[in-house]
Amino acid sequence: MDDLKAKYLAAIGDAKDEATLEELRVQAVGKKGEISLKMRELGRMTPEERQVAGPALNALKDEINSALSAKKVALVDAALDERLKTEWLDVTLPARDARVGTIHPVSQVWEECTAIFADMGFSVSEGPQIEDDWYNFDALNIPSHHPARAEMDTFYMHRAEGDNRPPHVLRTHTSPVQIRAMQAQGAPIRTISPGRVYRADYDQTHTPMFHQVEGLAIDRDISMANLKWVLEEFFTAYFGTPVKTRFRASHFPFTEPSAEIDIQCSWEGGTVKVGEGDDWLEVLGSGMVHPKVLEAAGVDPAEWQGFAFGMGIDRIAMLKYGIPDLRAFFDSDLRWLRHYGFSALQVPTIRGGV
Ligand code: 2U9
Repeated sequence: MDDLKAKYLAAIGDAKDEATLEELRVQAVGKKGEISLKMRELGRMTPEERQVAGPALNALKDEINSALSAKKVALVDAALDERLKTEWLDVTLPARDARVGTIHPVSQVWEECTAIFADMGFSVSEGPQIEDDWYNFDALNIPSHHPARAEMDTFYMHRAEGDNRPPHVLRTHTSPVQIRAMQAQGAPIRTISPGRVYRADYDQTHTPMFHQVEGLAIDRDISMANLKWVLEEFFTAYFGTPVKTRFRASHFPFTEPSAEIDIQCSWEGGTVKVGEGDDWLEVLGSGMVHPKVLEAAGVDPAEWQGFAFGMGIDRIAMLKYGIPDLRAFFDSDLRWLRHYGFSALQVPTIRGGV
């Protein structure tokens, strides 16, 4: 028994893994293990011999079982220690860089325009991008066969076979939003309508979808003088420097009189700088709202009058932030967006004191 004990305790002590331990358990105390066989021999012993051998064998079995359990715990602990040595984690390392998106220049400028006009008391109106042709054209004094309809390169929606009503259109300007605003609110009104517009035109300076902000101010005695002040105030806040404007007589069906508006700029080394120099840059169309347009929107032109203007958001974004190519605005190129985009936490860069 002493030999058995010495043999198994030594083997258990030397075991390198749990499989070896299991083999030793079967060999020693398994059903046909050496100690179990010895226990069977007890039956053939005299009672005196059994009284000595029985407890001794039981004690040996217990001792080997305890040694097996202790060794098993030791092996599991050692395996864990080994894993911990290789699988450690440095919790003091900085977190992996999660790339944050940027605000598109169009959204940034849209916000800047909204903030500046809001400071001057203009509300913001929005409306559908798919428009009734009455709102997009007729209400704006552009009747069915008016050449302006063709000039606007309109996208027409499909009508079902046999449905002869005029098709809906993708709005070619945000003016219909202002017709709807006047219908809903009447006069007096001061509102701007920033939004997407669509024209079937694609080249270096035109994309089939672009963004406009239009403005409307209707009251009893609004004049072109008010328009000039509002626009100079706007450009000064927007470009962060005093900007002179130049009004050139023009023609639009929805305004009378009408003017195209240039802002003062300089050209040096191929770059344009707004608010200095002797050159002029056309950025805006405007005029006094045509009496027929007021009438169509349910506002009495004998009592009310006012100005309207329209400009391209994408275009003034290019001017302020030195973005050379309009088409890149809508390419969704991440490198472009990271370069020209704005931090979501950045406050719009507009000059205060309006
Ligand atoms: C109402 C009545 C009149 C808005 C106007 C323009 C002139 C104009 C262009 C500028 C650059 C469009 O983005 S652009 O291509 N806009 O020239 N827009 S007057 O006139 C209105 C608007 C609403 C009810």
